[in-house]
Amino acid sequence: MEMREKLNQIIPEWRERVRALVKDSGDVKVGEVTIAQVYGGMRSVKSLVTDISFVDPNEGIRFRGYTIPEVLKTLPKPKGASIPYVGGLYYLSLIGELPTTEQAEEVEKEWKLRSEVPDFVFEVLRAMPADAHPMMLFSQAILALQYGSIFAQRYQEGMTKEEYWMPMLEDSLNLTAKLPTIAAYIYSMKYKGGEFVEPDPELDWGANFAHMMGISAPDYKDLSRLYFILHSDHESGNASAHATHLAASTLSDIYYAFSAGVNSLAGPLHGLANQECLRWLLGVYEAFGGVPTKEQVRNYAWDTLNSGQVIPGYGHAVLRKPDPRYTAQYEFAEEQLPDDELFQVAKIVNEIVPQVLLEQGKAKNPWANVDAISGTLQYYYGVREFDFYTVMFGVGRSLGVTANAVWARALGQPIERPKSLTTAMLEEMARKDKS
Ligand code: CMX
Repeated sequence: MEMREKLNQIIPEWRERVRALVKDSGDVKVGEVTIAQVYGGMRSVKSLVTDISFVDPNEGIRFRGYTIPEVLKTLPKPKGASIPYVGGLYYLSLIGELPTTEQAEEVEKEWKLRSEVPDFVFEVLRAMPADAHPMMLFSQAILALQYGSIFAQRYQEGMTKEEYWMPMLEDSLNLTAKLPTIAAYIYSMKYKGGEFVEPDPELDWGANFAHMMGISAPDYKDLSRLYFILHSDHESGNASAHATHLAASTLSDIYYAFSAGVNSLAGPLHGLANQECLRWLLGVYEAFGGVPTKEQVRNYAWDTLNSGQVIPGYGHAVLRKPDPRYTAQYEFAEEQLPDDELFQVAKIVNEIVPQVLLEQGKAKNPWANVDAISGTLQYYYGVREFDFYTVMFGVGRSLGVTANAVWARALGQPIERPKSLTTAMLEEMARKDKS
């Protein structure tokens, strides 16, 4: 596999680059930590490193230095498609270079070869209660796949640290290859009476998911690729990426680690916000019997805030401008479903909610995030069971966190172990600072 050979070439250079940086400049300060940050969820504390993506507060995400419009324009696309191969994004994430069409297609081929899901995984899913949340099912399935971990096996056999990244890459390819099938199976089992559409070997990873979801609209294949690319990575401090990294830092394999990441994605302040956002938009639509006026949206938003709840899909811990992942989906909607009523609601909400949040004066960022519109698009194409949406987020997120996990192994990143203090210690520091 060319990707493995490329990694084999570049990893020694990166190891040397990092070794020299830490040896020569290890005592250079990258920031300081305040008491407010210690109590405030470590917001903005610079304590992680990744070269796969970076989020600028005003510009948003760049994948390996490329903005979302650049990624969508430049990555190779399947014939007749308007959105690139997801395999190309995975190549870019892992290797750091834009792939040729052949290189993107090689990743797609690798995924196909590894896509068969063992029966016991489906049995685990079928054994769960019918009303189990799809994120619990998704996490269970990922955990069950741990049974086949090559990293865990090779570790038991005794490999050198230099080799760690290789079985991590194998496991990562095996895991990511299977996730579209697992997600579509959960969907069919929960909502379609178990009528599972078999994968089509002719289709690429993203399009095959669309096919297995049983949705025939050709645009849904493009939307699936777009959705997975946009949700793949958002640097390393977000909860799902960080949870995956923390778990993997103990030399847990990628199945244990990504299951931890998925569990944190299931929280309403993170990935689950996409289902909450669609619920909120439908609430607006139903409350006013159709597309509401701006004034009605304003009142509805204030009612939500006054009842002590957040408005899902708005705000962000790092971003201070509208999320380019939102913009890319908005542009897709403008093109494919300009007259859809729910899209009209989402547009008015996007005009009014930032104003309301600014008036309230609490949120540091009043603008739309990735979750503000993703559900509207899914709803349009017929995926109306919105508690499924975070599973799709998880399928996309697997790409970024597994690529990061391979690199964390390659660079020998150690077990994470930040230091905690007591409140009395912090009070003492505050007292000394004031005196
Ligand atoms: N609606 C209402 N209040 C909001 C808000 C929103 N959309 N966004 C922020 N606030 C509030 C916070 O709850 C906080 O209030 P308190 O001081 O009472 O605790 C205050 O504004 C300051 O928060 P912040 O520093 O601007 O934001 P945080 O970094 O603490 O949190 C986030 C970021 C995303 C959790 C928050 O904006 C939020 O809850 N948004 C709604 C949920 C959502 O869309 N999450 C998805 C984010 C993207 C993702 O991870 O998928």
